[in-house]
Amino acid sequence: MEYTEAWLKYRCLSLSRQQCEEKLYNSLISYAVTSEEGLKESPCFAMLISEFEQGVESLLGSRPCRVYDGSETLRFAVDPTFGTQDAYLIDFTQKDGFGAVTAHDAKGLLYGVFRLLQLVATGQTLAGLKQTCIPSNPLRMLNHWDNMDGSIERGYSGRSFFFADDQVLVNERTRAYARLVASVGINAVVINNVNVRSAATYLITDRYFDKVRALSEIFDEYGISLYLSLNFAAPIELGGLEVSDPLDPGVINWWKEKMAEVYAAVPKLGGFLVKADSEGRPGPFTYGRDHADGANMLARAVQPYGGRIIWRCFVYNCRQDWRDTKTDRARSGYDNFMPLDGRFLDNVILQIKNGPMDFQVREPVHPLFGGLMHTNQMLEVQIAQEYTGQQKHVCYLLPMFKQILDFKTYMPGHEDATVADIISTRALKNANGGIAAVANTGNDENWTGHDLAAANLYGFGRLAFDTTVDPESVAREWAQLTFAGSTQEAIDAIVDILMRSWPAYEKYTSPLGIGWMVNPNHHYGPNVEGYEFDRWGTYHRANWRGIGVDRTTKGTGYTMQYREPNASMYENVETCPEELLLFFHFIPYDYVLKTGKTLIQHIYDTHFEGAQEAEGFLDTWKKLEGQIEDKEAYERVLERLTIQADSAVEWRDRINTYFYRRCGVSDQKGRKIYE
Ligand code: GCV
Repeated sequence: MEYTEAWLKYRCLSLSRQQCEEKLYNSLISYAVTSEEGLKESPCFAMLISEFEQGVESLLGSRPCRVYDGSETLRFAVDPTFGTQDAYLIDFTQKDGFGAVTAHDAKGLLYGVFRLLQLVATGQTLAGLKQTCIPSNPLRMLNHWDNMDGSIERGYSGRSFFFADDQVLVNERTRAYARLVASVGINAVVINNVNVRSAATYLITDRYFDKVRALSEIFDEYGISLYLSLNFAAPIELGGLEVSDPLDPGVINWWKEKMAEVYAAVPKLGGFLVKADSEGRPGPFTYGRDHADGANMLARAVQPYGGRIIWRCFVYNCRQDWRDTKTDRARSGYDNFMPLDGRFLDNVILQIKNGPMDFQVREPVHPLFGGLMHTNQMLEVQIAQEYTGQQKHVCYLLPMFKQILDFKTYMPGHEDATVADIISTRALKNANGGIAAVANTGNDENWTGHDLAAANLYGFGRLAFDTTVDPESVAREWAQLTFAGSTQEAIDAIVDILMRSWPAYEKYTSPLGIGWMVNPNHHYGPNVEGYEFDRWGTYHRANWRGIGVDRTTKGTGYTMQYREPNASMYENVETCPEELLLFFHFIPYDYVLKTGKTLIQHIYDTHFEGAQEAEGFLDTWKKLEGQIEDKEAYERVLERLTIQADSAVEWRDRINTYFYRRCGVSDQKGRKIYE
C-alpha cells in the first residue's frame, strides 16, 4: 500500500449481537433517505451513501441495506431550515429506537455520516445520543505550500501529491486525500505554495486547466472548494504587460479577462490566496498603492463568479538592520493593515497569522484580531511543524490553537469577543471568515511523516468545525481511530504524550516567548544566535545583563497595538503573562519570577525538564512494544522519538551553555552545564 487510511481505517469491532443492540448499532443496518429530491443532484450524495455503507460494513461486518417501504431503522434527511450551511444533527433519542441524521444540506449530511462512523469506530453508544453540529467557521481551509516541481516549502512528509515535474497530479491519492480531510470537515483547499513562481504562475492558463478542473471536481464530491495561490505579477509574467499596478486600467482589464477565462474552464474554483509585498513577492507597494487597492482589484475580477480573494497580512520589512532597535517586525501586520479597515470588498478575507511574528512555539495573539472591526478575517495557523520540531518531534498543537481562539480581544462594543467569535463572523456579522492551516501532509505512506503529527491534521479539522472542542478529547478520538486494535494502555499513553508534547517542546527550546534560536533557512535544531545579526527582524537581544525585546512604550511601542486592558497587561512587567515575558520585555537574569525562581534558574530548570520529558516519551513508547497493532507505525514513531530525545538534549545544552557563558551564574541544582 502506498498510503495508509490514517483515521479512516474502520477496523472491524467484532461485537456480539447483544453488544450491537446495547449500543444501538443494529439501527445502522437499514436506512432510508427521505427528501431525496435535490439531494440527488449534489455531487456528494452518491459518495456519502457509499461511505456510509462501506464504513458500517467494515465496522460491523454487515452492509446496510437501503429500504423504501418505511421499515428503516435509520433516516437520512435534508432540512434546509435546520441550522446553517453544513450543519447536521445526529439523533438517536427517538422513542421508537430509530436514528436520524438530519442536515441543512448534502454537505452537512456528508459530515454527519463521517461523524456517525467516527462515533461507532470509537465505540460510543448511540442510544440516547443527540449531537447538533453547526460549524463554527464558514471557511475551514488547508493551505498547501506545494511547488510544481514536487517539492514542498516547509514540507516534512515527503514530496507533493498534487504536483510532480511541473504537472498537476490527479489520481487515487487525490481522492484519498479529499476523503480524509472532508471527514473532519475541511471545505476549502489551496493546492499550491503562496510563493508562486515559475510553472505555478501558469496554473491559471490553459496549460493546466484540464487537470485543475478534474481536481476541483473530485474535491467537489467531498464538499471541498479548490483554491489557487496567485502571482500578483501575472499581468507582467503571463500577459506581457509592463506593470501589475492594481489601478492601471490595462491591468484591471487583464485580470477581468483572465478570470472570465479561468472560471469558464474551472467553474468550481473557490478563489485565490495571495501573498503580496512579502519576502520578495510582488505586490501593490511597487506602484505606491496599498493592499486594499490590490485585493479589491482582484476581488472585482472574481466577483461575477462568486470567487473569493484571501489576502495575507504577513507583510513586513525583511531587510532590517539588527542595530536598529526601533523597527519591530511584530508591529508590521497591524501598521500595514489597520489603516485599511473598512476598505476591503465583501469577497476579500484578510488571512492573519496567529501571532505577529511567524508560527513560533509561543507568541501573543496578533493584534489585528480585535483591531479590525470592518473587515472579513481568517486566522492562519501552521500544522506543518516548521518551528515546532518539523515532524521529527511530537508537538500536538491543538492546545495552542485553543488558547489563541479563546483569547479575548476587548474590541469596543464586543468586549467579550474572542478570536473564535471574530473569525466565525459571529461577533461582527462579517460576510466571510474562517480558519486556515498550513498543511503538514506529503506523499509519505503515513501522510504526515511522524505518525503522531496526523493528530494535528485531524485535530485542526475538528477544531475548525467546532472551536469549542476539547483538545484532549480530540486527541483520544484520533488515537482510538488511528491505533484501533492497540491496547488501552497504548491509547492512554499516546494521548498522554500528545498532551504533554507542546509544553515539553516549549521547555527545551527558546524561553518565555522570545522565539527563533533555530538554524537559519531550514529552521531545525538550536542555534541561539542563528538569527541574531540577520536581516529578518528576529532578535532576542541577549547580553550580559539579561534577555528580551522591549516592546513597551519605552521600546518599540508594540504593546499599544492591543485594546485595553490587554495593552496595559502586556506593558506592565508585573501583569505580563510570564510565558510571554521575553517577547514584551528585556529582563535581567536575576529577575525573580512568580515561581520565586530567577530568570536564569527558570531557563536552566525548564531545559533540563524538557529534555527529560522528551526522553520520557521515548521510554514510554519502548514499553508499548507489542501493544501497537500496526508494527510499522510503532517502529516509525520509535525512530522519531529517538531523534527527538537526542535533539532535546542538544537544545538543552546549547541554550544552557549560552546563557551560562553570558551571565556566569551557576545552576542552583549543580547539574552539568558545559562551559
Ligand atoms: C511560504 C515563513 C516561512 C516561509 C513562508 C512564509 C510565509 O517565513 O519560513 O517559508 O513562505 O513564512 O508564510 O509566507
